[in-house]
Amino acid sequence: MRCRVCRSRAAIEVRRHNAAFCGEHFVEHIHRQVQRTIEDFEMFNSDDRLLLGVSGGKDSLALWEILTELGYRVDGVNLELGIGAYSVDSTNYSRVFADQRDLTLLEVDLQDEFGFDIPAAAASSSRTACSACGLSKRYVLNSVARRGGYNVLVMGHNLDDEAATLFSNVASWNIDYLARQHPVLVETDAGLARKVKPLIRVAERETAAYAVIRGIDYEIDECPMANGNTINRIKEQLNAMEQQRPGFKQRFLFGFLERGSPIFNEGPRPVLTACSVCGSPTTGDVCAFCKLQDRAAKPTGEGQ
Ligand code: Q46
Ligand code: ZN
Ligand code: ZN
Repeated sequence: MRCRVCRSRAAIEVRRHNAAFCGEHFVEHIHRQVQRTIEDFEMFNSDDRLLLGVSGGKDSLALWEILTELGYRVDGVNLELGIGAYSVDSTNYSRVFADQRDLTLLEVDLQDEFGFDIPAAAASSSRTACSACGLSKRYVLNSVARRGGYNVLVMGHNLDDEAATLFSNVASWNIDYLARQHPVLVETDAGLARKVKPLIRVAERETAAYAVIRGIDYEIDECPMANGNTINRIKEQLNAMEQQRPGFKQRFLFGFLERGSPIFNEGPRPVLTACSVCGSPTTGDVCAFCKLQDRAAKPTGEGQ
């Protein structure tokens, strides 16, 4: 296998593009894919203040490197979830990455700031750990962005993440989620920062390869609370399809974004008001995060 650009020995094959690359040209290829995504979806420009959600995993650290290399100034924010050694290690990888490159990493500890962690949230509510975790990340990252004057919140979801989420939403015909499944969610007057996903053209194995080629150390272990995560099971199935039909995931996701998404976006937007407890935007009286915090931050036995 030879590099498509320089004909030297290839380090990675990208079957859906019918191409192979050496390390150097693979890096260039990934940079081009991300820059193209930013431009095609008009995500942001160099005047915007960007805040990236950083987990210590390959996707967010690779994206931080890519955006920095493309010339964007991006600060990171790490949310300490309280999932034992996994969280401690993840935070450390984020810190080391930021220190080595002289980048700004903001840190929020869920337990210190809100009085609960993800295991407590999962134990005290009917939500799965991943549902409580996703809700907490969305809430805290948006709050940090607004407080810090960042107008764009950047997330490291890759092609595999988005294709699997789309599959899940289609399988359950979750119209509300389908309406919101887009790589750019515009900011609202009610207090939601613009949210963008510049990695959606890059597959999971490619962010891993990028991290290895660039010498980025990241958390390799799986989150111990991911057990039974439906999205992970869907990813396995989609990978099996991708094996047989290279490009399947990209066609599925981008076909939806081009032709399906506008249909689901036609309905009226939900009206957002301020949460009566914290003031964050919500569709009800009290936002879902405050409800979760109310249950999870209490000692066991209370508030059940
Ligand atoms: S960290 Fe959180 Fe993931 Fe762990 S609890 Fe689930 S969502 S699996 S990206
Ligand atoms: Zn090459
Ligand atoms: Zn609230």
